[in-house]
Amino acid sequence: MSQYLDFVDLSYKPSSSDLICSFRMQPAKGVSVKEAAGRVASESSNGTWTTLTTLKPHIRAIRGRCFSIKGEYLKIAYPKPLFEAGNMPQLLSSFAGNIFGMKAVKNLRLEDIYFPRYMFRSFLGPQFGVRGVRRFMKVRKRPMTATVPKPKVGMTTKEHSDVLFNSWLGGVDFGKDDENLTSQVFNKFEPRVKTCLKLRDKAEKITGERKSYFINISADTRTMEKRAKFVAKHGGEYVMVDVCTVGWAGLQTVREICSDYKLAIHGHRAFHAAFDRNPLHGMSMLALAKCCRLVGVDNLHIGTVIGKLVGSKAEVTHIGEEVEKQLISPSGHLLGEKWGSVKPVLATSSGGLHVGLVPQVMKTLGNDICIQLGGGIHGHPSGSLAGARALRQSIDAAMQGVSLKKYSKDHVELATALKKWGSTRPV
Ligand code: CAP
Ligand code: MG
Repeated sequence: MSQYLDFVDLSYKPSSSDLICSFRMQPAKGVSVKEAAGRVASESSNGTWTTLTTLKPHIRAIRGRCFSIKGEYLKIAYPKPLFEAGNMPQLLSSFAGNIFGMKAVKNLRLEDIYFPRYMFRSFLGPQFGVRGVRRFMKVRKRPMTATVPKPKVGMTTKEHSDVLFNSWLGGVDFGKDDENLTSQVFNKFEPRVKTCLKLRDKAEKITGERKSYFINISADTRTMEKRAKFVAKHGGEYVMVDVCTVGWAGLQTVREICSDYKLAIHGHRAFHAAFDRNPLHGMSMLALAKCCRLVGVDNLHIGTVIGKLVGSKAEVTHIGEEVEKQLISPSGHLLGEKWGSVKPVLATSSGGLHVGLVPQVMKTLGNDICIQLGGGIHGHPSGSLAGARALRQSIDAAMQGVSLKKYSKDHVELATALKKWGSTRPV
């Protein structure tokens, strides 16, 4: 009998302290599903390609066990001793490590992760969560709004801050650096922070509304610590990190730093589609989003369904539920979660959006979201301030249940935007 089958036990009932992963798996030619399932459970826990003379009962006792095989979907339970609590890199290296490269599988995708309760004590989770962000932004019910000054990189600090200032004056709540804007020669980090936060204060005085700014601190961890400190020193409330490119160690370090400086974290997910786009192989955005909530981002990009980037309605809405609700019931290969006291994350919908699409995004994702428009504001024929006004008008219309067409009759900025974009979906 292949030693891999020791990692398959279809009668096993996971204990409450087991971490569980759900995989979609297609075995390689000539490898049975059971054998391949055993190899996944083995390689992601404490087995290897051959029997071992060093194996002892207490080591075998903590092996991963595939306890469910339904069609292409496996569920594997991992006992607590396999993991170092509080160490996301180690967790991912276990159940999202070597297994994707095994010759025994043709395709393998990590679809979902169920974190046992004890894990919540070893990670910080979101510091503010949706309620905390709404509280400090003084926005009670409507979706919050953000904009990325576009062109995404190349503008000088003055050009960037002017675009942001006009967007704040027009009604946008948050400014946001683009994923690839950090501290380039034309727009260095420190001057951008100082200039933009001064203009933010001015925009707050003029509009009477709270404004904030997701400043991208993505870099090596030491630089991120310095940059977070600098943002806090100049009165910022948020930092932004590209969670996939700074990595799990980077995100955990930023989360710890943000506790010291009471800074919220906006999680951008650039690079995610390198491994979550293929429905047969890689790691789902759902699994990524749950890891981000556990580590503790306050906001996270989850997609739009109708914008310029991929993400089906079922996938995006489910991710929205998983990051915003406390109790998610299992269904089929999805494992659900009992988040307990882990705060909800503000789902950010962004990517090819314009005002003609906003009511549909709200219908799909609800109002407890942040709607981000970059080109959808700075492509407005009358400029960024008008573009921002049009965004707020489209949200007001949706909140009042009035069609955009009707509402635009006495809201010129909305009318102008609809004339340019209508309700077309970008490709
Ligand atoms: C949107 C954006 C965001 C994407 C990220 C961009 O700009 O700034 O990075 O939304 O995608 O660079 O494309 P636009 P996602 O509003 O001009 O499209 O939110 O899916 O992670
Ligand atoms: Mg961007």
